[in-house]
Amino acid sequence: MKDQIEKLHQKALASLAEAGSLKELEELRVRFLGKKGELTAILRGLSQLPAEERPKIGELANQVRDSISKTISEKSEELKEEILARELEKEKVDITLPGRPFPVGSRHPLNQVLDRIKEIFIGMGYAVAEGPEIETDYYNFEALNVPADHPARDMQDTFYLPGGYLLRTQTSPVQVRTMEKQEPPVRIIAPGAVYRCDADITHSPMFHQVEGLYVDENVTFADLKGTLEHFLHQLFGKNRQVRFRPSFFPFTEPSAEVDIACLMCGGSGCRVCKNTGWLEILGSGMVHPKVLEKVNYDPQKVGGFAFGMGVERIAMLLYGIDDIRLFFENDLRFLRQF
Ligand code: 2NL
Repeated sequence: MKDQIEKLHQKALASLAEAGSLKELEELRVRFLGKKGELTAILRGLSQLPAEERPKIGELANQVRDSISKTISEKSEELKEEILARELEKEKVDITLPGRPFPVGSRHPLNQVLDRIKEIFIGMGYAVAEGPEIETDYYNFEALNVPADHPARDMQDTFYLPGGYLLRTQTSPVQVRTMEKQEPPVRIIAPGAVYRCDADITHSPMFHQVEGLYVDENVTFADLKGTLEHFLHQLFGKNRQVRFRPSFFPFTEPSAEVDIACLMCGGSGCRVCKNTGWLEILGSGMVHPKVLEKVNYDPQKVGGFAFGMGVERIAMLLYGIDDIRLFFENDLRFLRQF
């Protein structure tokens, strides 16, 4: 019996050494130490032994059970460690790798300039107004005192649509609509797309304008000058010279065009300013009494000034861009420069 137990011990240790998984290990435990296991089976024969041998064999059996048990727990720890190490290896992350690059977009240069213009006027208490791009002859021309025979009304200059509609040629209709709805004081800017039959390197059939309007009691030409000078100094820098020049628009009287000292040559004369030293930036004037009457304002009580500027033109001058079409081609090599 002693032999039997020792053989079992050796067999168990050999099998345990081979075990490759926790499941196998558990099967071996059941096989050798379980209630129906091999050691139990041998010990069942203990009663057949002479009484004096029983304690010795019993002691040996206990030692063998303890040894097998101990080997099983050691093996179990070993296997668990191996499993953990394999998991960790599989889930290893190299935290020193650089992050995945992703493309970061940016604002279109026209929107950057437009945002800046809006910001400056919002800072002076102006609200931003918007309106339809498809307009009627009334809002685009009639209400603005543009005479029936004015060249701007020509088919050659304006996109006419069926049903008496047209694509707005300025954002002034937005301001007319605002005045119809609202009593003075009115202090708004109207940014947006406008359309004219014209296409070359400085003209696009669709471009963007910002118009502004301030109507209240006691608004003077000095307010116009102060407001536009402040705006231009904010946009182009405090040291930029600004000059006002008499001009004509059907919707303002008197009218003035506003120039700044050339951004390229500083005033000495170059190709960009056509050797004048000046760049035209804005058109402006005191709102014509006929325009005020059209929206039922009393020109005896209220008056104001209005102005308009082209966003593409300003962006071209600010960034030194010589072809307006670059704004609309969405060539990333161009857009990434802003
Ligand atoms: C320019 C000139 C201008 C206006 C726009 C305007 C609007 C109303 C009444 C009176 Cl509702 N005037 N707008 C006035 C003067 C000039 O734009 O050169 N734009 C690019």
